[in-house]
Amino acid sequence: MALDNETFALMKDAVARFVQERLVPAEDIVEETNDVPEEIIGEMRELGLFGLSIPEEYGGLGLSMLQECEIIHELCKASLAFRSVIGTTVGIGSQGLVMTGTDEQKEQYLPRLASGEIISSFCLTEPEAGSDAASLRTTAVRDGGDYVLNGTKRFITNALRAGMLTVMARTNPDKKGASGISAFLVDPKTPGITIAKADDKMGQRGTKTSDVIFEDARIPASALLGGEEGQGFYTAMKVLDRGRLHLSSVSTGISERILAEALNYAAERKQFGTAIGEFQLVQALLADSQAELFAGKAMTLDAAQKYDNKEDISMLAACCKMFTTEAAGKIADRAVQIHGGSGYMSEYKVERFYRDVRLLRLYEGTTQIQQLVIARNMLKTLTN
Ligand code: COS
Repeated sequence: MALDNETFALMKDAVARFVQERLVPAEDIVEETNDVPEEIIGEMRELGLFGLSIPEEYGGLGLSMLQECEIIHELCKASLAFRSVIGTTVGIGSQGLVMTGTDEQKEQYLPRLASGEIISSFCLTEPEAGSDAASLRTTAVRDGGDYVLNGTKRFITNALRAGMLTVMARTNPDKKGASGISAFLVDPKTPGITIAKADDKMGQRGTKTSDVIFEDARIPASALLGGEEGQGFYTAMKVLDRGRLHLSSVSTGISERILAEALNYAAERKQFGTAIGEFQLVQALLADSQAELFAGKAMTLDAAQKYDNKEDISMLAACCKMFTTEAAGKIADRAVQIHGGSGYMSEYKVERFYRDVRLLRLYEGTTQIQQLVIARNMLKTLTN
């Protein structure tokens, strides 16, 4: 399901206005306080932003992937901390439940996630299992009507804000790889779960990541996602395929904002008696960024459309994630260059955005993991 075109256009306009009137003016407060003001989170709830990807029958907006990408692109024309508040609920934190949850599990969580009453987090990464996600060590041992969880999850976005964790843990220690992993829907208030203090990061102030530690945390067997053991890794991979399209739109949105900052500066800043935008070497920096932005937007929307048409987009999502996040890095770098010495000063926002976008090439699969996924899929076509 998707919103009809007219309602969707209104929604997109409302988000664009919200970004300009509320989010951009609040960027400095987020930077100073390292948090997103509660008032703004309340307004995000009212706009329905937490429910973008949750089906209408559970109180969400039920956007298509194409529509979600367009909204996320708009939203990411402001500091990435704002998108991060809704990001895990819209994306990786909830989509395992949407894709494979039982009716009871959906009833239990989706309406509260859609309204923003609770936020969800996705707990896959561990201290010893990053890119090699299938080697994760957190265990979930069946004990009567419960599972008992032990292990540590790392860099978990929004764990400190979460009311529901999607946790990947090993239920079958005899199976070392993917097939021994199951997914669980976990209440973070469960005794035996500790959410550590927020990590200090290079950028993206206002976003919250932390360790989540499980020490004999007892959860009911009904928390097993989809009611089936051994499906957790496959679900996580499907969630990440989709998440990589979402992140591509994060990258194009912030790239568009950064390029606008660079363009405005190039038009205003005068050297040698003229605006620096008149110089061909500065024009080359602007033009390369514009072309990469255009390509990134086009490929992301094309892949999102294919996702909506139920085509296999694993390889395309990896292409989009790799291209758009690498482009965001280059666009931010050129923006700093166009700003000259001022680009290194925190008074100008390109310095902040330059640090913020560095993360895009790392999370939800590094560029090198995207390359691996792309090449493996290419090779698979030869053997099929
Ligand atoms: N959709 C569904 N199933 C998938 C899949 C996908 N996109 N990708 C892989 N699988 C399946 C495979 O078919 C395979 O199935 P079998 O067990 O039946 O053979 C299984 O999962 C394991 O796949 P594979 O052998 O390719 O796993 P690897 O351990 O070699 O690595 C990568 C897979 C590297 C692609 C995976 O670990 C990965 O994406 N790593 C990055 C993790 C990441 O993004 N972390 C960020 C944390 S979240 S912010």
